[in-house]
Amino acid sequence: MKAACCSSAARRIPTPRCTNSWWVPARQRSARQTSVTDTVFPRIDAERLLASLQSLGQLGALPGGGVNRLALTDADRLGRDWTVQRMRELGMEVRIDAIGNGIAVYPGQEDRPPVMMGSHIDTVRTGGLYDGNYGVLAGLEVIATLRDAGLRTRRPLAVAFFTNEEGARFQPNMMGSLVYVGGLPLADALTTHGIDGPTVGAELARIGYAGAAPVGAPQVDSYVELHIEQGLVLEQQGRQIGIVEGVQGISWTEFTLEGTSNHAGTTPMAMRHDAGLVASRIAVFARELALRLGGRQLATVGLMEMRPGLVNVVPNEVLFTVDLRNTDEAVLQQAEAELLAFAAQAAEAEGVRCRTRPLARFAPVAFDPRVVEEVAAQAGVLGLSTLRMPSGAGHDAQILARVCPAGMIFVPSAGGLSHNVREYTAPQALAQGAQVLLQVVMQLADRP
Ligand code: HGY
Ligand code: MN
Ligand code: MN
Repeated sequence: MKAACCSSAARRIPTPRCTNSWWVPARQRSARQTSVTDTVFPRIDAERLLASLQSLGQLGALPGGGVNRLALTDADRLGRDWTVQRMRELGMEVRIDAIGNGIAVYPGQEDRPPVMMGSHIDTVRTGGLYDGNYGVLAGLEVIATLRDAGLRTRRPLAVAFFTNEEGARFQPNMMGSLVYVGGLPLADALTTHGIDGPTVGAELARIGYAGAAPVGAPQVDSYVELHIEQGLVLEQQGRQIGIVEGVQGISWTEFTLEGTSNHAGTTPMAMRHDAGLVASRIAVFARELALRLGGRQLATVGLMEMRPGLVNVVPNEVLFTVDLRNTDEAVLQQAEAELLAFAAQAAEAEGVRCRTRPLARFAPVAFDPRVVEEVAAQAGVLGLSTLRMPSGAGHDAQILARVCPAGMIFVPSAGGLSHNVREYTAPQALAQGAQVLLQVVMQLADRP
């Protein structure tokens, strides 16, 4: 099928060169096989994309800017409702599955597994407008652009928002995509308690997103996720597009320390069983460990709660978390082992009991070279400067990579800020990323 209409800007874009044998260049295909990419790529509407980001960003908006749409809260429900309505306005068939993933399909010329775009619309408590939302809304912008141009690709296209990608309220993170690919049993996910008590299942039901569709459907041909970088690298190196080659490993552990609460003024230092002191020592060790291991090793203590939490009482209980990440699985395992050994020794020295609970564990993932090279090719077609890089953050793409060729596209984050209300990416960069996404998925969806 040929383009019904194309902007003059689109006509100026040459047919991409593609050297990979799996992704056959459009102009080498037979007449029967040729489709939209034989003509030109239509241009995404940057204004429409920005407006949609602003509209979704109003739901759960924080007073000073930014967004709080923790997974399965009322604000998340509002975001979901808005996104599902937008999907339906685009004529897409929307299915909500049993873990609350929303998947909308734009039919292709042939009834085959879709090429999927997507990300998440839940946020951390102090989130920005772009993390996750950009990938979902850029996917819908791709659909709107094709629809306006009267285009259908050979394979269907799908746009998904996955439940609880952030993992800030319920662990593990990437929960919806993990259930989708069979990496976590649905029953285990549904019975997971959040940091505020209720289970995933109860909250899904409460907000009306315990869907009827079975998880794992539709089967996906390939998956492409567009995301803000959430780091400083692209900005510092002055590059426009990140060609994401993989995602680093993630290890989350919850520690519970139990000591003895006692009077701050009468308990001699040598007689204390201070859970707060042990937690603090472990936190400092984690930082020093990351610095000592060097390379890409990271360590974060992002949550620490002391009880009873009073100025004049030695704390008897501390709950805290450690987030370790590395692109190198062997070094990540070494970091985990050293951390646990130090925690046990520090607790014993203070006469404090130490329990640990794994919250999330993902090995580093390398994306499929066929998708990675298509991202590189389309960024090249557009004349955009690029950098090959790993992702520091976790993404649904690393989970989808278990079942299909997957890859990601990054655009720069101003100041490298993310999980921060001041998260920002310039409109031009948002538009460039979305245009690369459109071209990549058209190429993938239109191959023989
Ligand atoms: O990387 C994270 O912590 C989140 O899943 N994006
Ligand atoms: Mn994200
Ligand atoms: Mn995030």
